[in-house]
Amino acid sequence: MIALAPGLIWRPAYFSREEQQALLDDIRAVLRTAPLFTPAMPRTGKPFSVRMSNCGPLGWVSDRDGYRYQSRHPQTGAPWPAIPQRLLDLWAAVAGYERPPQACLVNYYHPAARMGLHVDGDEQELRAPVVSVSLGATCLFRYGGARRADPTRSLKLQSGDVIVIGGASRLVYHGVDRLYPATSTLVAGDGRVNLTLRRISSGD
Ligand code: MD3
Ligand code: FE
Repeated sequence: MIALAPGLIWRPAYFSREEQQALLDDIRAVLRTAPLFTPAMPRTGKPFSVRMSNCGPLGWVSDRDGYRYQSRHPQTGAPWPAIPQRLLDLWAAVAGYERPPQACLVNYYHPAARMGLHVDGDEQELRAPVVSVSLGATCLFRYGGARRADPTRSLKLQSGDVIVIGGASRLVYHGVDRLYPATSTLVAGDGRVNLTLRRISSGD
């Protein structure tokens, strides 16, 4: 495990290939109930290149009306499926937070998809970390400081890597600049799946 900054812990190759496959199977089951949707930027309605879904009591969505957590899928209206046990176990092992996650955001990247620099600040309980799992194609990940203009560092995240983002790093800017083709056979078509476990509120 490598401390990239205070509160920002990288655990390369946390999951074996077999565990990665099992996680991906869990997520495929989630997506049968809660299909990927295309989020849009608030106000402009510009579509994201990343498609998303969620599991857990709450899910993160974005559309013209803004960013928010809600209990139902924006298209089907159904409650999100439960967070798979394997991911609850991961949180218990690495989060250092007494209560379970309330949301797991599923990000699907096609080979040309990107995620611009942003801060994850929609959660009320900022004492809880965000726990991220990368599956599939290697990506170039970038993180900086508390201000958008702060200098940034880049890091290649590989399939099976886990990052815990907490403490002094919980509100730093970060994004995904690009994917690298032919770096993993886990996700068909050189795609990438990122899972982020989140706690939204301190209470129920
Ligand atoms: C590092 N996801 O879903 S990993 C997101 O790879 C998101 O799909 C990226 O940013 C992805 O919001 C990055 C998760 C992550 C989340 C917050 C961070 C990494 C972070 C905050 C600071 C540094
Ligand atoms: Fe983020």
